[in-house]
Formats: sequence, C-alpha cells, structure tokens
Amino acid sequence: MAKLFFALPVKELAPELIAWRDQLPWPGQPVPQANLHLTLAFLGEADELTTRRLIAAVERQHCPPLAIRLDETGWFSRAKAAWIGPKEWPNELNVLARALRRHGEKLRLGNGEQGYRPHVTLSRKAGEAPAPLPAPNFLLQADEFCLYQSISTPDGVRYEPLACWPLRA
Ligand code: 3AM
Repeated sequence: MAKLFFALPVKELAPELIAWRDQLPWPGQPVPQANLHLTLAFLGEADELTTRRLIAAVERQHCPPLAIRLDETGWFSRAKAAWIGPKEWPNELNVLARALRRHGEKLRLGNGEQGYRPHVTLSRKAGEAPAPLPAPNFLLQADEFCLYQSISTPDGVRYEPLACWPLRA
C-alpha cells in the first residue's frame, strides 16, 4: 500500500519560500525544502493495482499552465499547519483539483472532503498562526502536476513523485 496525493511541485520557488520563512519568527516545525508542494487532492492508502488504474485515468486529464500568486499566510488550527497561499487563484486550479479528487473517488480513494483551499504548508505542529505581516508576494508558475507517494522514514516524511503530467494550453 502507498499513501498518495496529487500536488503541484514548487521547484524553483522552494528556496525563496524557505529563505523568506526562515528570516521570520514563523511558528512550528519547519517543513524541509524538498517537501514543499501545493496539494491538489489527498487520496490516502492505495494498493498497486489501484495506483496503476489511477495513473492511467489521469493520462487524459487536461489543464493549462497555472500562475498562482502566493500573497497571504494562514493556519489550519486542527492540522496545526502554517502556510502560504493565494488570496485569489485561477478557476482552472479548482477544476483540476476537483477532477483529480473525482478520479480518486471513482477508485474509492480520498477522504470525502469537498472544500479546496490551495496552500503550501511551511511548518507543522504550529500552535499559532503566522503573523499576517509582512505579506508575502511570490509567483508560483506551475507547468506540471504530480502524483506523490508519502513515505515515512526515521528522518521524517519524504514525498516521492510516482508520475507527473504537463500542464499545457
Ligand atoms: O502539505 P499539505 O498539508 O497540504 O497534510 C498532508 C499534506 O498536505 C495531507 O496530504 C499531504 C501529504 O501528506 N494529508 C495527510 N493526511 C491527510 C488526511 N487524512 C491529508 N489531507 C487530508 N486528509
């Protein structure tokens, strides 16, 4: 079994986000640079056959490249995750996230959550929200999305891309 989720990789922007976070009194335990991503859909545990079926189904998924401005911070109090995210975002991002969630649901994957709030988690175990100022201003230009496997190791969690698909106009 593999613990799966779809996300946009953050890639070139990741070092900038880390440098920005690390010069602030940011709450919680910092997420390592290699783990930064913008989740599209959480799928949970899947066996190998289901994973292969999911990858085959997603081949036909279409989405244009996405430009997402990360211009606010936030905090999920229950998950204790402090994040950076967009105030507004292209509707194509909602459409892609919903389509990927549905691909999962057809294979009985996912957690049934309906709402979607794009964000890049910068720390976990955060007991309070990050300060709203200084407001961030980064542009995430996404040209692909990936299916990731979440792997627990003695050094913490690691996310391994199993398959990626281009975002094309
Ligand atoms: O980086 P974020 O927080 O957006 O929070 C987990 C992380 O997303 C989320 O999946 C991503 C990779 O682990 N996640 C983990 N367990 C989850 C669950 N049960 C979950 N999201 C929803 N329900």
